[in-house]
Amino acid sequence: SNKYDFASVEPKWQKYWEEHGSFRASEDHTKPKFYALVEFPYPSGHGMHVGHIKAYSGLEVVSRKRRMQGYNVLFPIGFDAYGLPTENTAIKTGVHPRKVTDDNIVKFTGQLKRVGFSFDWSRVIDTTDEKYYKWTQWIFLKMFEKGLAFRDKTLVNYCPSCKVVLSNEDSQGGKCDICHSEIVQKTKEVWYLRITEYADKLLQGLEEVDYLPNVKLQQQNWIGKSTGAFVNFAVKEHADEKLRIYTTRPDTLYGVTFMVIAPEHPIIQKYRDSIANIAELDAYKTECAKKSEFERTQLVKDKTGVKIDGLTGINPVTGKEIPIYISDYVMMGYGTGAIMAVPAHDTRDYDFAKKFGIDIIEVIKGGDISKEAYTGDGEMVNSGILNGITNKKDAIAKMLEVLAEKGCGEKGVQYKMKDWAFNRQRYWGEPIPIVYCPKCGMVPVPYDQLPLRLPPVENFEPGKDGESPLAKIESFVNCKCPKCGAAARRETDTMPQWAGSSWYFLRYCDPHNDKEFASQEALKYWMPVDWYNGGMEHVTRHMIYSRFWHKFLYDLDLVPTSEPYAKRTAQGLILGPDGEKMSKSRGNVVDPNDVVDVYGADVLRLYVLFMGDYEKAAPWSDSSVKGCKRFVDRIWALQDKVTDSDSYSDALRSKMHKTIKKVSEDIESMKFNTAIAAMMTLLNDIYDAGSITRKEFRDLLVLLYPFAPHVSEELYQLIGCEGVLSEQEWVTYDEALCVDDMIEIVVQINGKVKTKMNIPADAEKEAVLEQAAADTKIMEATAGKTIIKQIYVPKKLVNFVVK
Ligand code: ANZ
Ligand code: ZN
Repeated sequence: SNKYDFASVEPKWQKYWEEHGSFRASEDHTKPKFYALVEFPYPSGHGMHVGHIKAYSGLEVVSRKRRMQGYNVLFPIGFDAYGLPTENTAIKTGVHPRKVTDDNIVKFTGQLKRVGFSFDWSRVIDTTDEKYYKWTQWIFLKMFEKGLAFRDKTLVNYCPSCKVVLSNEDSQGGKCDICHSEIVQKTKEVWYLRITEYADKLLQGLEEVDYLPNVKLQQQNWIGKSTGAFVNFAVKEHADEKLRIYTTRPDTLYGVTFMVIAPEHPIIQKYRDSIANIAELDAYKTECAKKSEFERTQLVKDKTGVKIDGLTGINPVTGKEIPIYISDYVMMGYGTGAIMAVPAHDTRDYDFAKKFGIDIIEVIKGGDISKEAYTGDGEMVNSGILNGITNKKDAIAKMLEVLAEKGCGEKGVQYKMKDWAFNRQRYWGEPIPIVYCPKCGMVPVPYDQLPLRLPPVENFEPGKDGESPLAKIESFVNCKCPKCGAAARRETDTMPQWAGSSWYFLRYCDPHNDKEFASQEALKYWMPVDWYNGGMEHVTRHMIYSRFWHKFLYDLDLVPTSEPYAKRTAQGLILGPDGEKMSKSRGNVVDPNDVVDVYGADVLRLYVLFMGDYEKAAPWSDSSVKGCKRFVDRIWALQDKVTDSDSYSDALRSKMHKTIKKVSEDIESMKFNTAIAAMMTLLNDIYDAGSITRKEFRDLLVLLYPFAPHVSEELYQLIGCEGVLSEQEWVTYDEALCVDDMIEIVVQINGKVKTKMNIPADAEKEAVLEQAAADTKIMEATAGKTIIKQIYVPKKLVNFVVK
């Protein structure tokens, strides 16, 4: 046969699909629906990465299969286009971010289309389009109305290099998520979204969704629910004062020998005039400000701190006076910013007490507190009424009763997650639609005046000291108060990068609606997303944020489901051929365009799914790409082996059905590599048999179609099948033909027959030996003995030599 010319076949079918609207989701709501979502790309100047191709290829296969199974499939794509990389490129090159974004979107679109993804291109979203961000602002104002968007002046994470305030999610590990610089703490008044109000709902909701276990776990840890108690300690020098602490271990109250408060704790400022060593405390606080919260929470053995000379705590159950220290291991942003320290049973407190020579009182038996803190369970001692209790739960309950009686403490819950610092001091983002009026205070821009447009200016460089570039644009800043008409000023911070992606999955349901963010009708039909696939790096950022926005809208009765995503999976990274993460600086990045140029899109698509387990990281291998190319060429050459007769061997027929079953099932569990391997094996068997019937070749093309749609469509026509492949139904299999032929073999021990067993005729040696060893008779006969040799005579016998 002729050589396969992918360079003409692939564009031909892409054109056909586009012209026929083959992948448009229909608004016929009587059909069963399937909503497949992939994380929309950030259109950076680097263009697409092979990682994007792998990320999208998984649900691409599932979507193509679902259409063949009769579903109305929504598989949309768009661009998450606000953010710093574009703005930084714009500053460097002098090209406006609008133009940079538009150019990059054109580039990405071309690349995605070349790979032949079956996206519904009529629903594309661009988060920087004013028709889109109008609704991002609208949702923000709803949050403002409900008190969930607010301003606060506290310590923020600040990136000195990007000159922006970052949320906790954007500064994980103490590093800027954008440029990887070290984060510093800074006191600044900024916008927040009260995501903590949804902490419990975000946690509870995980019980009703089908997420990868690791995705669930990471979210649970990020939310970090902790149950304990708040306890008020009296302060000896100030009769009216109460120093409130948070503890998970109120049962250890008798073991408290000191207290620690965060260096930023306001009680210090309140009594600074009566604190003798205030200068020393101030100096220590200044030192702490240089550390990131991440550094402060690291378990360093060598603790630092300063004793407050002028404030003394009183233990509410023992009445004993205890010293109060400041130390950087206590964080102002968690609990109350103050702790009761129990050195005998808390490692951080133990290290601190050793260093500062403070008493260590054992209250739980079981360890050796002369060596280290004992954090396990045991009998309570030195604890008054708690003495003798051996169960932590009981001891905590008893202590909570005592605290309640004394009126100095109660049960409490804390979350690790903090409110979302929702702001950027940069140009390329959604303007926050709030006006500051000297008379009325903060006033929202009226809904009917949205979108509040980002002014198209020439100069968008960030100001000194982290001031937003919008602040310099008089025509933007100066405005009239929407309420009273007085001269007022606009908010000049913009929204952070994650705003637009917090609700994009809703917009896809009804992307051209200019009356609502999406109609209720469309939302009721399409939501929830049936299957969402994306990267693990988004699990504690975008995934949490978008679930929060969705739940907020659910509480306003604006979306029909309490969770946005019914199912969430994640793909593994593609590493360079050197096994390292692909990066510009290492020079090991593979450009998908180069692969398509040389091998075609089908080979690229097959390869990214064949390279290993979908959810695991795997290195790029050129020889493996060539293997996929060979596979496509051999499929192509199969057209010469098609016979018109219906005669084929029963063995091949059974293999065909087994392959249909395997590919059908493997796609559902994202085992794309084994699905492709099964098709490769079948192809070998067909070549061994010498010919294939038209019907069977057709079925094979259906199986191959989701992975390599171009060559499959072309061959489908070439062998004379009716219509186009993309409009056919998924293939079914006969379960009876998938059953393996069984044969009987004997199992011996030291050459003597012990039992007989049935095995599949084509079973591998390993499997047979395993099955034999697990047989009850064999297990009994080998108990306490060692198998020194295992012999398998194919299809006849297994012999274990034992001693
Ligand atoms: C006394 C105690 C005794 C504690 C003991 C632990 C063990 P999670 O589980 O993370 O909620 N803590 C409270 N607020 C803190 C803050 N702002 N910065 C640093 N540490 C703080 O842990 C809560 C425990 O961490 C609290 O319980 C408190 O120490 C400390 F044997 O109180 B514990
Ligand atoms: Zn940065």
